[in-house]
Amino acid sequence: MNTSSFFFIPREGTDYSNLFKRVRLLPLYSFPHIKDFNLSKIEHKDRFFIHFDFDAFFAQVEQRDNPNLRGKPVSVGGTPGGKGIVMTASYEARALGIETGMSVWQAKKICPELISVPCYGPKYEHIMHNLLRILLSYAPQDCIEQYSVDECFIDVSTVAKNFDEARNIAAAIKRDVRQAEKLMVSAGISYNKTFAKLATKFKKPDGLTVITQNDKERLYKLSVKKIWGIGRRIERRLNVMNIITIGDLANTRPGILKKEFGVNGLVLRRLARGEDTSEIFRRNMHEKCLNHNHTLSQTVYKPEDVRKEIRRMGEYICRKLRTKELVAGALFLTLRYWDLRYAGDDIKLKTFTNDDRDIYEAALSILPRFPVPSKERQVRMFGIGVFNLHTDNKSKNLELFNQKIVLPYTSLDKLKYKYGENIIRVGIAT
Ligand code: DCP
Ligand code: CA
Ligand code: CA
Repeated sequence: MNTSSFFFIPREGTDYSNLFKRVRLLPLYSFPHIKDFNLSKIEHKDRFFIHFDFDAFFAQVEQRDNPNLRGKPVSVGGTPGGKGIVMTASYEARALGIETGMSVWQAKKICPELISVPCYGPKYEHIMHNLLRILLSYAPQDCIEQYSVDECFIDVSTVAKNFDEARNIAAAIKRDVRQAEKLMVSAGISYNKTFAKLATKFKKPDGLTVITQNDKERLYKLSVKKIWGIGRRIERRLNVMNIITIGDLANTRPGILKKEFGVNGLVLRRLARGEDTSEIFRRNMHEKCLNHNHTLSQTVYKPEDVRKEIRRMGEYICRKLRTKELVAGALFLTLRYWDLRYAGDDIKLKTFTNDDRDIYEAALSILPRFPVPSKERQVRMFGIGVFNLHTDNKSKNLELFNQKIVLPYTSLDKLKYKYGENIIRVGIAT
């Protein structure tokens, strides 16, 4: 199998995102595990999770693909002219003070020799896809989870008997990635996902760190913010309660945390104690999914503008569904704010549908779960995806029984294909 993406040229219609679906994006102020956390279990026993995270991902890739960039301070994101935001920086640039989230303009002021290159999403997605393919030769498909653009988990509990064996697997995967992709990826191994993710950060780049049940003392000295899901806000609230380290959090009485954070407080405490019982987020890699992302040329924040964008995205995705004669059972919505933060979540649809109005309504109902867009927190990118797809069995007559108006969508779609998106739209009260 040739997994190299060295000379990867994306072709129109090559939709890699259809494989390895549903990247779970970390909502800004919530806990990634809460959905599948089992409060009645105490701790994973004899489990081995490996977490992978590419080092300076976009920058490493660009340096790989362009020898002129190697060994130099490079930032990815924005335009060569100096507009836009630094999405990531090469280690050389980091050493000179360049950080993710800075404007390219600001970064160039700090470091005039900085080379800013544009980001190219499909290339990075393809690399991640190849890593997931490599993982498939080490564990079954349902033991693998893509977590973000450059992170994934693999549960090797069925193939490794102890931490040494898990470590060997991680080292072999790292070797494969280096060989196939000429890229460095850091790995963390532990008996639960939270600690595996934390382990990855211990040594970067090209690290491989193991955290076992015996390492708790070492972990307990670290700041609470190292725990997956604890952002600046929660850290501040914990600090006010005099909870500074992971150990402090682990040893705080549950009642105190519950009072402050509700059930999330209990989850947090359990995570700190190494009692994260969440499992690999299982999703059939070949499950169908359609998605569409759009980065705006101008950020928005007013409720009506946000709604307008969501509606536009929804219409687009519904059109895709109808062309393929599919209906969707679930939907996810992602926003990216101008500080490059993401928020994302999903919802089960009331019925299988490809109706613009249903999708719009469902997407709007997710919105309140996200940080509210405001003048200070404007939205830069919208993404909508649908999954749990089935063939549309043309149950239009049933729809009539439900007193629902069936719109001549297919004819409308044909007009749109011919004359453009804005030629005609279905009236929805916004
Ligand atoms: N990224 C982004 N927006 C952010 C943060 C990152 O678009 N707010 C992109 C650029 C990164 C990639 O996602 O290359 C992965 O993000 P990481 O946070 O893992 O950062 P890096 O991989 O760049 O660096 P590290 O070596 O610290 O993991
Ligand atoms: Ca990374
Ligand atoms: Ca990452």
